[in-house]
Amino acid sequence: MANTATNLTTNKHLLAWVGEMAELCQPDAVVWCDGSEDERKRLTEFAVSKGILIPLNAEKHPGCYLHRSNPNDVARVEHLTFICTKTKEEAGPTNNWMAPDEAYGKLRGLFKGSMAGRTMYVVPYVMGPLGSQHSKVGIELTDSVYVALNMRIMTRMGKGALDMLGDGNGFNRGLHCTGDLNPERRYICHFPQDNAIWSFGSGYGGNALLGKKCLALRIGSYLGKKEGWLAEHMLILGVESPEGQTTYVAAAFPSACGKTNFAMMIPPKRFKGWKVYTVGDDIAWLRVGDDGRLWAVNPENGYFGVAPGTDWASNPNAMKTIAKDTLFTNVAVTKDGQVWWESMDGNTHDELTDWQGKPWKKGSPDKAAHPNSRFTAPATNNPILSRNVNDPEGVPISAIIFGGRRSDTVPLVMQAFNWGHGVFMGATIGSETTAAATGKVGVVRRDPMAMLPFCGYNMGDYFAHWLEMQKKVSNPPKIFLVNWFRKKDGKFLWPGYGENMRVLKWIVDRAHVRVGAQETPLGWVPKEGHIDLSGLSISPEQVDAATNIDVDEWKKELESTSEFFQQFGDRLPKALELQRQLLLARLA
Ligand code: GTP
Ligand code: SPV
Ligand code: MN
Repeated sequence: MANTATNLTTNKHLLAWVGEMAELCQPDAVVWCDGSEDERKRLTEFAVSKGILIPLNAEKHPGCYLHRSNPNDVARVEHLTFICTKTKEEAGPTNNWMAPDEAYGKLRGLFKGSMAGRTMYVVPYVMGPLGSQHSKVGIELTDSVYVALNMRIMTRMGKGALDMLGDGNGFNRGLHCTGDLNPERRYICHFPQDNAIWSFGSGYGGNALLGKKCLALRIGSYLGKKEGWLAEHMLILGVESPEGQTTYVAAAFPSACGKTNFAMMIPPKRFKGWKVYTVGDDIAWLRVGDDGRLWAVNPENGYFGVAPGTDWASNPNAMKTIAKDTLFTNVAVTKDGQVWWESMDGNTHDELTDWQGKPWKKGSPDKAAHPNSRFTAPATNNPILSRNVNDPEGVPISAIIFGGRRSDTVPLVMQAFNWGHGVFMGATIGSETTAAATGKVGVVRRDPMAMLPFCGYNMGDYFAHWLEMQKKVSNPPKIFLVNWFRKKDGKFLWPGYGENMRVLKWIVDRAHVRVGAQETPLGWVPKEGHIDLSGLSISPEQVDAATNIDVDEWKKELESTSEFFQQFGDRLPKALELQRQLLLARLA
């Protein structure tokens, strides 16, 4: 079997493990990725020759390619995602659980000989800045050249990772095989106690790019609990005032609920002199600094962003970010090889090729791009990339924002009274399901801290961990709840996108204790006139509706929270149930 390892590493743990996995999967060749430009070209050419990548219009999209997934493999599969801890209790009631022996046994059967006739790519990568003591090294073994090329964009991939690992044994062991894409043989298994991930039968995003949700969140959250930090589904942004003061904010919204857009926002004209910088758009690792503040690092190196809804009006910075060297997955293409999705330039094309490669005509009831079609773009393409993205200690966080996609109940913005109340807010956010995961779309479910699909251990313990962090964070960020998605008569009440700056400005002012607030039973809200609405063409009634707190709706909300809490039994921290009772009492 051809093997290109020798010139890259002499790490005996790594070589032994790769050898063992190659023995199991029986690939024709083992190719070690070094992350070089040369390698990118070679892998891309190979992918193009096999039809795995389709070149796009080289003039309009230099260095960009399209990939079409198998139509049954276009989103995360939460029902096929498992946390394989020794006991079911450790995985908790919100995760699927399989005993490690059973999972290894079942998957070993699937992996056995699964790479015959194929190449096994050894993808060394780092989550977090190279050389940072907080970063984690992972090795993903995959038979997918698409995965290897995506990991090259999304992580610090290649020789740098092997250098950082040195002779160490503390790397995440990730094994991925595309298999025959039969959903009956699809398993995304996490072994937090072994720092290992085995993923079989999917080539899609969060199922297959193991550094992202699998390592940086599921395994990451488990390590965070053990080591005293937090791995969160949060964007990180810096907002600079006209006076030059930069405030860093982290925000958790569930999948396809606005993180990338918020992280890349352009403040409206009214906010002259205000600037937003992106640190991250999906994942934050939060640690307590020596100064007692919470410091955030983005472990990723690129964006795996939702395409539909991304356009020159909603997110010009994302459009600039995807202008070159970007991989597109499951978008539509125009006759002349340009990418297209719903929301882009009106609907001016009479004919397109849809995400499945089929002809599409204007007026067709089917979407041309898949609702969960995505772009994979390097962070360095982002015109507003923060200059602190590679800082090994990260950036200090002044505000944490929780949000969801809610047509009703939840007002535009609210501030928690204190850390414990803020943790309650985060732990109880509800959100309508989206196309980011398979299953029904638009159903409200509790999605604590936007981590329901990503917490690698018992969520009751996770809540306790959040509450315990208070003891260590002597200078904690303020905590907020937002909702950009409230509707009336089926239409969004709040214009969203860049206009969210108006809410962010209030949050920043509150974080610096520069502005007052109005107390309600549920939290603090902006006083009349404190959210700057000038230059915004929405009626006062619309603003009222977007910010309204309806007592009856909130009673229902707090009751449904009780149901959600019950499943955790005595692993639910008493402080959370107390918060609920307190709020109910205040409402009465
Ligand atoms: P993941 O990558 O799945 O974690 O998603 P995300 O949280 O980064 O969401 P993203 O920013 O990609 O937005 C998802 C969808 O919501 C897109 O179709 C956006 O156009 C839409 N969206 C984002 N922000 C807003 C907003 O402020 N208002 C409204 N109405 N829609 C928004
Ligand atoms: C999400 O679903 O939250 C994503 C996309 O960011 S995936 O990488 O598929 O998890
Ligand atoms: Mn996400």
